[in-house]
Amino acid sequence: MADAATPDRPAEALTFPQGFRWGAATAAFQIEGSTREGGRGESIWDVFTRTPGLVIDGSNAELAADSYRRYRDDVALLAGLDADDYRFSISWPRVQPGGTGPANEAGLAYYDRLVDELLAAGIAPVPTLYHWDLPQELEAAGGWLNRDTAYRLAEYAGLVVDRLGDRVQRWITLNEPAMTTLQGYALGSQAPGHALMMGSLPTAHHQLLAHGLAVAAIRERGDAEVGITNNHTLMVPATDAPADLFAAGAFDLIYNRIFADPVLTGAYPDLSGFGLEAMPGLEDGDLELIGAPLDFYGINFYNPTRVAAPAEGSEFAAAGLPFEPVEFEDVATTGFDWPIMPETFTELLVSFARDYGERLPPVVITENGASFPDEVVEEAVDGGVQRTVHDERRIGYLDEHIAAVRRAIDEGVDVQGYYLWSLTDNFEWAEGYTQRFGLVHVDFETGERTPKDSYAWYRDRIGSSRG
Ligand code: IFM
Repeated sequence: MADAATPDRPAEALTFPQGFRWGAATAAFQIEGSTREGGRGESIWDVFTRTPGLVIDGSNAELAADSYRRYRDDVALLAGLDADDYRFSISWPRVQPGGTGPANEAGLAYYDRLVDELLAAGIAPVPTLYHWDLPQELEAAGGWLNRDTAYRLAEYAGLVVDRLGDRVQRWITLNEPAMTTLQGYALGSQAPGHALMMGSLPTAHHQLLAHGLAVAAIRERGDAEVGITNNHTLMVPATDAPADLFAAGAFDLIYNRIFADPVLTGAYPDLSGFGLEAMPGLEDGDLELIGAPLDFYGINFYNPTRVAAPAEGSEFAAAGLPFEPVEFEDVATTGFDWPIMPETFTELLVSFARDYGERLPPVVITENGASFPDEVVEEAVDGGVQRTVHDERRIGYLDEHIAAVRRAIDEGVDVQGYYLWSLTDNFEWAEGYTQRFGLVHVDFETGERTPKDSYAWYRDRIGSSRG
């Protein structure tokens, strides 16, 4: 593992192929705030955050990073990085407050302004159409358990593309459908908070169908590039024992392959090990839509997962699941206690190129980053006082993970871009404001922004990568 770079010891120059795109990523609910402005409707996350005990610090996203009002500041920060792309998400309930019907003009107008501001700064907008903020009215009608939600998403996608498609060249349909299924519907640890375990599986299919229908809606409207963002983790068996190897394979299926295979190969993996003959909810014609060719495949990667056969009496065993994630031993971790193992990032990317071969379009890393407990310090500089954050550990994580991407490229994986999560600190879902991922510190009382050392480091990394 490479030594971590620090501000005093800049990262070694590491050039990337010409045309490689650098950027940063955010999501509407996590940064925008102003949840009652401009006719925005309610999403499942507004309801979740209001429910006592579900968000760890009892917070909500009414201010978040205040980006609805400060989007110009965010664009200026991106310009200061010399970023090529900005991956942000469009809030469905701003555009269609109840998830159906005509577009809300004030909602679209906000994204118009953001897109124009980005283009004026020379930054390409890369919107994600759906990053978890399902309109609550659709949840009341069954949410992602209801097949109709997929058709509603495609209709909403059409409204957005009709408005922004003259200026947006690259779209992402969905963000991390696996998390919606596993955390939102299987475990209930995220919105909408259902604990259905295997009963959550139809939500995976309905989201992927929504992806396929949205791809078709985008293609009907022009020649923009389109892709999906899936989050993937490398499964590491706890031991070589057959039971652990089987467990790692089973978790790989549920977490990675159910979401990657149909998109990349037009077929679901064999689910007979889970007692299923077919994916619940699958209908004729769905796989053609879901497997339609993409211009790029977005991968979010944060850490690997160590997997064992479920311990007797564990909640996994009780739920009848054939796997259980367990901790790595003696590995440094992020603020979230996620293991820092950059070599597994290379391994994951290489495994995708190997397993999917020519079916894998160019890869874009649509998220990668780390949370740490940052602290703002005030320092005397040139007779004045400067606020800053010395986040060496984040720099170390980023340095090693960007180098891991470079190694994957050397090993033949066609990776064409890297978007860092995240531009600013933000609302980290059920963890509230306890996990800071930003290059820029945000005071969650006032919205004030303070670039961290990692901001200058990433700017330099982008510059030196261009050779
Ligand atoms: O903040 C999230 C993001 O919304 C989706 N991917 C993982 C990030 C960090 O947990």
